[in-house]
Amino acid sequence: TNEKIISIRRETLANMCDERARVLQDQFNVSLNHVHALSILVSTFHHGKTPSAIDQKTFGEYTERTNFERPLTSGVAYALKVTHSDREKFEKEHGWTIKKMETEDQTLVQDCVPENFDPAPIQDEYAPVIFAQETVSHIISLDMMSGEEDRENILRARASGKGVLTSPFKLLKSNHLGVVLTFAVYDTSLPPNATEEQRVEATIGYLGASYDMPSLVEKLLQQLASKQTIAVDVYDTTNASGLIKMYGSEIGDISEQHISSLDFGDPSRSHEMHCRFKHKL
Ligand code: WA2
Repeated sequence: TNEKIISIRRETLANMCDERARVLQDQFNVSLNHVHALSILVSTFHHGKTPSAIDQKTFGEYTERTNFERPLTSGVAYALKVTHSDREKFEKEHGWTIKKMETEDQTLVQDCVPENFDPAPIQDEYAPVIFAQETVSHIISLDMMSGEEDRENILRARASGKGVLTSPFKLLKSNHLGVVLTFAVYDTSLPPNATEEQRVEATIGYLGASYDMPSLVEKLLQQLASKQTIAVDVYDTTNASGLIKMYGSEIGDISEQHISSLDFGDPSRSHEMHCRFKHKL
């Protein structure tokens, strides 16, 4: 009967959607764990050794060679916590000035040529990127605290000690929406069960990964069968009054849609996958 066909179709859609959501969530979780491990690597071999065993060349080569460990990420980078009183010394040591992420002209920001960025105005503290994977080398010397989403992430990461996610925003030098995952790096003085203040005090840097959603979800879905059959959208549903589409298209019949939940590991953000058939019955 027609009813039977409709019910089987609905079940097929639900199964396909749940499978895709599970694959995406698992891949995200795998990369989150490796970004976490990378933050410990920086703590051990950059801050834990004198002289440091990591420079930009080493970081660039290591992150490129271990890229397979971080599916869905478009690049990783490391920013240092620099207070204003340490700024002059820091800039002299590195031979460049800390730069502001935003300029008057947004097209210059999108080109992301370092010369287009102005020196960071005076702040209590900065988070200049000192190491970056080749794919995001354009953010070296930029103060990550001068970008709204990156700044929020840095503050939340260091207070919580957990990996935290931004809401979707347009990444530098990319025309796509993405999210950034951040882990704080602490000095060894941090006691177990530390308070928020102790965490902030013991913070020495921030290890971050950027996720270019459209290109990376696309790559993932291509590996699964029946891409021709169903259309998939991924939403940030943190703010119930305004879902943000992180990935998707306009095609398909939304009257019969299945929603699968997604857990990206940051309890203060929620995500969903919405699936539908591309063609009507
Ligand atoms: N990484 C890559 N592209 C970006 C971006 C970012 N942030 N922000 C805007 N476009 C070094 O959390 C610390 C990476 C931020 C980490």
